[in-house]
Amino acid sequence: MIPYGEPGPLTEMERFVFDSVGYLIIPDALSQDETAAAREACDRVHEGLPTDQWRQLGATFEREPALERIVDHPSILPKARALFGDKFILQSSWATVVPPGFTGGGIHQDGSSAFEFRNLATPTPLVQLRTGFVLTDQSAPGAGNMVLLPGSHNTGHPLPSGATIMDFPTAHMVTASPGAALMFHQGVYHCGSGNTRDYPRHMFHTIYAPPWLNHTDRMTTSPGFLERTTPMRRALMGAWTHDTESFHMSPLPFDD
Ligand SMILES: O=C(O)CCC(=O)C(=O)O
Repeated sequence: MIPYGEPGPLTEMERFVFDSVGYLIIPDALSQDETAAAREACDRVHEGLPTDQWRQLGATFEREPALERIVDHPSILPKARALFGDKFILQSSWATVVPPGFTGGGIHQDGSSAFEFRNLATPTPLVQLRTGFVLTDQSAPGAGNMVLLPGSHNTGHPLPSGATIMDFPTAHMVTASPGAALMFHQGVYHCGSGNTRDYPRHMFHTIYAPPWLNHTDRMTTSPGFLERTTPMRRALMGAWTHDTESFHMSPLPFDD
């Protein structure tokens, strides 16, 4: 059972599967050229930093055009629109590197440790629509693959104490080729797994959310970026001012 989807608008089947499983895997969300350019961009943003550390860097789209193109990529944007409507923002983005020798991350839901989204209601509502774009080969285990617990966004039960992700009979280690996208609900328990390859694993994560959620990858969006980018990307940054629009964000400028 693999919840595959296709790039572009959210089909009725994808909506049902996303709601019940909590994620979709979308092969070929990026073209080969887009993937190669994004991979090179990720190499650049991590260049000069320690090579033996797991690390995620925020707001890298401001300085890397290949990553900027991904923040409103047509493979995912229409799906986000179907789930959130016409008013949502790019709440954060992360260029995440997993070094060779990394043994795996801890199982978690995403959101805010200051106020866990699961405290809002059970099932936990969709607050962050997260998409990890696969930039290095993860077509077999051992490549820093993401592992998810399908449907776990629907439970209010705490995790069994001491359990690691592969203790769960339902654990799904995602295998995917470069260019694939893993689109997931923040409430799905997941983690990154170990990297036994001799090269770093790269993913670029985008996080869409309602306009009232604080950014976590940046305090403010760079004014230079806002000036030069497209109207859609500018609007997605949620860069409106309190005195003008407050939370009454204008709809995103979709073509239709
Ligand atoms: O990219 C990864 O390996 C981990 C990402 C993750 O766990 C997250 O986005 O919360």
